[in-house]
Amino acid sequence: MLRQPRSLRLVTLCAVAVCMSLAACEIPLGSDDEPAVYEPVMGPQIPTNAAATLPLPAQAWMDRSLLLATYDETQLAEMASSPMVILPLRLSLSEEGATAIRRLRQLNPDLLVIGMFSVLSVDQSWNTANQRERFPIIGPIFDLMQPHRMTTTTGAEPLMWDGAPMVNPWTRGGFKESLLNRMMDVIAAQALLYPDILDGVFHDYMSAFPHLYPGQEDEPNVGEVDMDGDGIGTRDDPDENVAWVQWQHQLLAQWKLRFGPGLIQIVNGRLPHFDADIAGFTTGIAYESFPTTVWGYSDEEAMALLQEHLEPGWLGPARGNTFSLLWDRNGRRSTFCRIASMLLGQPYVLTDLNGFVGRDVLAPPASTPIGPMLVEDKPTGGKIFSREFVEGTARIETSSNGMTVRAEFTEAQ
Ligand SMILES: [Ca+2]
Repeated sequence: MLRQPRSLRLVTLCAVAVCMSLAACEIPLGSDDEPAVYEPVMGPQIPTNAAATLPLPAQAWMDRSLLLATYDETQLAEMASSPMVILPLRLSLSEEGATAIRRLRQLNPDLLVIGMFSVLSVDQSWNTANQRERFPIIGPIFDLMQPHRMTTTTGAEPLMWDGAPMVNPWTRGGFKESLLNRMMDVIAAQALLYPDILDGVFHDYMSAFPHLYPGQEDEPNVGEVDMDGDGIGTRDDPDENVAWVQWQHQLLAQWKLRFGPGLIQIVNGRLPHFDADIAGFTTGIAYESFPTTVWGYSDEEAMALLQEHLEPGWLGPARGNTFSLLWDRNGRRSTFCRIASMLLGQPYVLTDLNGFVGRDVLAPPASTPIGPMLVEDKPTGGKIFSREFVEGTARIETSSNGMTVRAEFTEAQ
């Protein structure tokens, strides 16, 4: 199993100890110091005993549009036929979103609702009268974060992605804990108004270093991210990297503290792949563009990585389960993801569902596993991943180059 260097783990642990001792303090808005007495807003405590077993294959429904309130009864019924829906957090914690989610819950009482929210960035599209009016968390969070935008060694504004500048978490001797606390106060206070809505949060995304939005990387004179403004880029400025990771670690800790142990936290990005402390707070990893991902894995490597991450002691399960996402964002590997969901017991997302597109009609009917996934080496190279179900057998076969030659569910005779 991949483990982060012990030195970094100790730094993170020390940071958590410091954070916990500081958690009892607070400071005025706009300052990076903590005030003398800080009482965090606690969100609704999320049940720990809700449905934990996914029907397999399990399609998770990701809809990043803000159109939920416009869907008709047929569309809502299709969404509710999935065990999990992932929606923008700002929409989920709004009147229009909560009303539609309550209807989804009537249709499927076991539905898991996950709110997606961006990490260490401030999306400029939030700053409109329409967004502020429809989504109550957006105005306060935008106003909190906007003054803390990052700069680069050349004075440019680095982007997490298009239209969303990075937020600078660095402050002398640590990270901006009071800023994080105030952001979490906004979220938790709004969630208290809708205590029946959220089961979890999708953090998009987490990383060991700030990565420039790909469209910005090739711009002339963009420079390197520089949190403390000393002209030295983050990658050569170690305490900046520590602050970057500390923010993300504490973000996970704060969500869990405020919402309770039943909270599902899904993390997109590579940080929980190798950072044991981050992984311990992570209920599931989102593997974007599964199985190749942005790191160019073969199908076999992706299956091995997921197996490794699902071993006991790595991720921190909630409700007795993990919920890693096989996210076929490019829409080319739907069959592989569907069968891998059956093998690994984790949900899959087909394409980037930016708006209603309908459920996966090619999925086999819900099936009952008899045992775990088995892995067999083929004499000619490659592997066979298989899992028996009452209704048949799920199977992925790779060749010696690690790529799939067969992915199928065969019904029992
Ligand atoms: Ca620097």
